[in-house]
Amino acid sequence: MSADMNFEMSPRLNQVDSQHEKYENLLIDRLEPGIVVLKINRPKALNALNASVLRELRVALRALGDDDSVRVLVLTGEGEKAFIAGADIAEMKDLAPAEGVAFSQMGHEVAKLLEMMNKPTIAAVTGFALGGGTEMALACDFIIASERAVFGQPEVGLGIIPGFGGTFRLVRSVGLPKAKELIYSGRRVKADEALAMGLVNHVIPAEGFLNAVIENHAKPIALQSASAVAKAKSLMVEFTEAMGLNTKVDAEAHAFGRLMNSHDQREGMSAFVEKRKPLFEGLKP
Ligand code: CO8
Repeated sequence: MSADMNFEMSPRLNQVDSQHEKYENLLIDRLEPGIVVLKINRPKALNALNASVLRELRVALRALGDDDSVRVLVLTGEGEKAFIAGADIAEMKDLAPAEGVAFSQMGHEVAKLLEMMNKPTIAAVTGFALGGGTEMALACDFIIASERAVFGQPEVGLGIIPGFGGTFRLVRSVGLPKAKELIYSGRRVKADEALAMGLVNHVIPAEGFLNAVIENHAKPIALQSASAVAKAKSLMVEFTEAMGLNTKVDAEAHAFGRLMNSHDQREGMSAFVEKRKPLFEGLKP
């Protein structure tokens, strides 16, 4: 096991985080109003996820989740060729079973941070999103693809299975028969087919792709009440098919009630009545 495969949180990375977001494998751009673009920055390896990238993602996502100035997170990859071409095959090649478990758990932790974050997350996918790449995109709230995006779960062709959530998040996204077909065959899916099967919300031109995602998809969300968006997200993330209707009705009614008489509710409704744009405050705990 190489030094890089030490899966425990490294104190050095905590330190890196406090040094104003100086990550080795991530780029973080902060844009108004409260939009953060988080880029995986390993373009020479098509942004493949090794332990070092996953460790930094874990630190960065925790910090961004705790940061009330962040209203929307856009996850993407550096370069036009890949969003994320999967987990790093060279690094996984010689893992022992226990190390495989630890590596998978580390990816799951990152995916859960994206899924459970108290603010919306958008995967902006251009180029390859294969294996762990499709899985990280699926952990975001929704996916916007460029016309050059390619998705797929090629793991069975490597003698493994999806290990960062594909067996349940892909099922949830495209339904069981489609997910089975894609996972059993490893077949790659281009943007148009991904749109048709409901894997992505929109397919947009590759030219000006990231700016269009920011302007047309992130910004409209960032201008809403962040606390209302966060509340709606937490309900949708926590509700499962197995939960009874009454449980969901009750949870929604109470969440709704907790927003009444909040700053943003008073401001949003007053602004409507006064025919002006609302001025919402940031996310409150
Ligand atoms: N891992 C490591 N390196 C990679 C990966 C990867 N997943 N993908 C690309 N690279 C590297 C290549 O090795 C190459 O490096 P170098 O220049 O040093 O030779 C560089 O990126 C460029 O790649 P190519 O030369 O292959 O570029 P092409 O345009 O010819 O092909 C492809 C692009 C089709 C994307 C091709 O690179 C490819 O097939 N990559 C692998 C895709 C894949 O199989 N992904 C799934 C990996 S398994 C996975 O994600 C499981 C997730 C859960 C794991 C949990 C386990 C415990």
